[in-house]
Amino acid sequence: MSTIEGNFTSSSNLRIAIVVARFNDLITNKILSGCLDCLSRHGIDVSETSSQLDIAWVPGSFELPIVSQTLARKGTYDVVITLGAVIRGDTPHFDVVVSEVSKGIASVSRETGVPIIFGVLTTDTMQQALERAGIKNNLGWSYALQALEMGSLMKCMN
Ligand code: INI
Repeated sequence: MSTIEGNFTSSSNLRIAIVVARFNDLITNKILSGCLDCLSRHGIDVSETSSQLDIAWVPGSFELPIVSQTLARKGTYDVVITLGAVIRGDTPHFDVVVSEVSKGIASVSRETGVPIIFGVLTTDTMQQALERAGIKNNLGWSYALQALEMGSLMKCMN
């Protein structure tokens, strides 16, 4: 019997792309910071000169799937992390944006075979988003851990 699972100890050879939405950047900058902190503590070079990490910015969460797809198709990344914040109070088309971004990211992941981490906060209020972006907890940290696990898992199966 084989046990197939990811780990958090072989991160130094992972290539990672992060795609971040500027919409609600008060929140997305905070989850990006949490994400980078976790990656750095697991041995990823997060410096400006890193050859392991690239960061792309998009206008809003709706644009996360297409840019993730383009990056994943390059074949140079083991995992792509998407970061966004969709807040119900801000928009009548909350449900459309959330539905498109979640379906889009799932479909890009399956189509390219590259794991795409769904790091999009979907909340009813700005207060709830702030709580998940650092006031209580920073979910950027969790998204980074999920990326390390999935990146190493997919690598060990290839
Ligand atoms: N984009 C977000 O990332 N979060 C939101 O809450 C949001 N709202 O409220 O509308 C949002 N809209 C922009 C959207 O993602 C696209 O960038 C825009 O529609 C252009 O395609």
